[in-house]
Amino acid sequence: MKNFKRTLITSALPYANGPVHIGHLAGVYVPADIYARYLRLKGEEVAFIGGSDEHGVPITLKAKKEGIAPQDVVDKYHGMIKDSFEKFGISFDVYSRTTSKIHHETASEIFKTLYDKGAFIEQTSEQFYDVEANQFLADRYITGTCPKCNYEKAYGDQCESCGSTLNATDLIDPKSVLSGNKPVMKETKHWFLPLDQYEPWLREWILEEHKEWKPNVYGQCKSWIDGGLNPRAVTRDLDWGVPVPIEGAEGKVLYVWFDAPIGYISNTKELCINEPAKFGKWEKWWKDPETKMVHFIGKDNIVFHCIIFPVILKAEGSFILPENVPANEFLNLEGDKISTSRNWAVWLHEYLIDFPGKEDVLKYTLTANAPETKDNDFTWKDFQTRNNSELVAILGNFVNRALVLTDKYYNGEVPECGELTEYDKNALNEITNLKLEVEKAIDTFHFREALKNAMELARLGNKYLADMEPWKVVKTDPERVKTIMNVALQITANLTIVFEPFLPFTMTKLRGLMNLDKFDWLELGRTDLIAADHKINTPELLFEIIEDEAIQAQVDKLLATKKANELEEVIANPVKENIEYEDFAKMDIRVGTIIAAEKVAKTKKLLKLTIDTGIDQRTVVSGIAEYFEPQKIIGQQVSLLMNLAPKTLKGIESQGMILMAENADGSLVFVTPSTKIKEGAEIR
Ligand code: B3M
Ligand code: ZN
Repeated sequence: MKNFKRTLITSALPYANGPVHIGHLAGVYVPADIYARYLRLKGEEVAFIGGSDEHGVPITLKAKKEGIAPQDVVDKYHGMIKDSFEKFGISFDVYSRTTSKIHHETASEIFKTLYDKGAFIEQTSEQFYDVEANQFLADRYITGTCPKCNYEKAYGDQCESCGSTLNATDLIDPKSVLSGNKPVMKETKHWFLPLDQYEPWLREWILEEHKEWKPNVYGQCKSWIDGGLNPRAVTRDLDWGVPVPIEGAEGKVLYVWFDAPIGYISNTKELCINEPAKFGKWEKWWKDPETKMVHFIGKDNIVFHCIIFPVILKAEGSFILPENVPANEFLNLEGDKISTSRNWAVWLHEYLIDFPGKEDVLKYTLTANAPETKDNDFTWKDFQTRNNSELVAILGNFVNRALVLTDKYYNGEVPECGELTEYDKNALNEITNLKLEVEKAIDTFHFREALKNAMELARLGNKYLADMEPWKVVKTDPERVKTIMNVALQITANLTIVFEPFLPFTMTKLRGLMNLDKFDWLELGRTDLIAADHKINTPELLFEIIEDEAIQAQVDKLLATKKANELEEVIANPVKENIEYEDFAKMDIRVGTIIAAEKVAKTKKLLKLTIDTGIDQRTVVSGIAEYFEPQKIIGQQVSLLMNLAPKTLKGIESQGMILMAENADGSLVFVTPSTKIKEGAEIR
């Protein structure tokens, strides 16, 4: 592998159209932060770039929805996002925004350079237009059926269901988001990046030269390239964004995916202007082949970072290309896809209020369960277990025992290390082995693996104390206990290094308790980190147990969201499509009375009912057992769909279906005539 002088770490710029949630942290910002902290701790030159993506249709749509200007939307959410990241300790060197002056200038310049070089194709083509709204419909202004997976709510630029990147004109049955109307086609001029011309180069650069990229990333790139690349429009008919800087392009702006990645460059410029002594000139980060650029992103951004942006950089000609793009898969929440619009998320700003001081706990959980190779699920139960059984019971427990015993036996003064036994030596040697494992894992972007190995060191400490039993030995051989405690404290001091990239707040606290300064990564493995006679401070717990009530409160919050969403869906889908009377008349619905009822064995939901229909007594299997006790519904009158084709459920033939009304929470109510009526009466 090539040796680089410095590392430029970029992390996807979140759209400033809403707050950030655990999916953002897990997919992008936590791994990027671990990587940045680790490299800095090794003394390497690092710039960690972040910022908000403030252009594009996601912003204008949100503005419309909230009835405010796009600028107000981005001001609000940029502030919120930045604040959440700061509080979670995401250690950006710069966190800026794409509405900044320097960004508009930078994006304009790059577009202009490409334009002057003849890198674009200028083309007049027919695009979707909403006559009523008097507007072209780019990207998310249009929805329709995905041509690849048939998902009905795909956007004009991307299908969120299968992840395909689309052109608006690919959609089947397109609809305007503004008016709901079917759009018309209208001619407009745009500039296209001829991705197809770069295919041979991309093939070589990615498929040959970057075989080491994660399989999910490499695979997506390969299928893109193999699928054939098409020219892609890099301008839009929109009034929000970076204006297209050429004549004859009035009223047009750069496509958000053209300008957003350039935001990495703009934000680096801003950083270098603000801190020239530390970061030098921006060109050093973007134009020197000795700089290693790594993009941290989620899987839906792969094509933009591996194909489109590199083509822009390549066409410009003076920039470096990413060395790696360790994209993550998605994090789900309690089994369902995280969704901003459905409020199905754990919002960082809410977590900060609900779990103050536990930022590291969430980051730990998200790393331990990171969606590195496949989509993963966040559950509150797992969060609790990770905290209680790992952070408290392993790391916290070991550290606490080491500090408390030192306090108790030696009044907080680190005891002298006597002669080491083989066992002691083995334990101490293991630190270096684990160091190598952690390094190997982080260097190859396997952060879960790295964290697991860091945790091994805490496990080792626990085992060491449990095997050495200083609390017993102290009665028979107090000299030996000094050595044991010295070894335990050396392990503890090493923990402050190995966990620093993962649990920075906690390690700051631990160093405070141990009265230690921050060590370099290179010192990890040393067995004399803490000197005899060094005085430690009064011990305190690093982590606390998270009780069931706190977890239940979060689960309840999600349940409430689920119910609210269901109700909304009912309201949003008021009526089914029209039918003819003949369709309705086909149904034979009559009043019947339940004369017997029993649970169907081995099922939760089913009751076997016997119903007097006036004509016969028939068996109906009904999914109402969660809401009704069999003995309490005898004599209940019901509406029965008599001529539904019989169906066998759990071995019982059901002859018809009783009609039920459903509450928003899913509970059921019988549909019954308001006064008792003779069985067999028809309902029509
Ligand atoms: N804002 C999409 C997203 O938030 C987009 C990323 C830009 S990275 C240059 O997923
Ligand atoms: Zn699709």
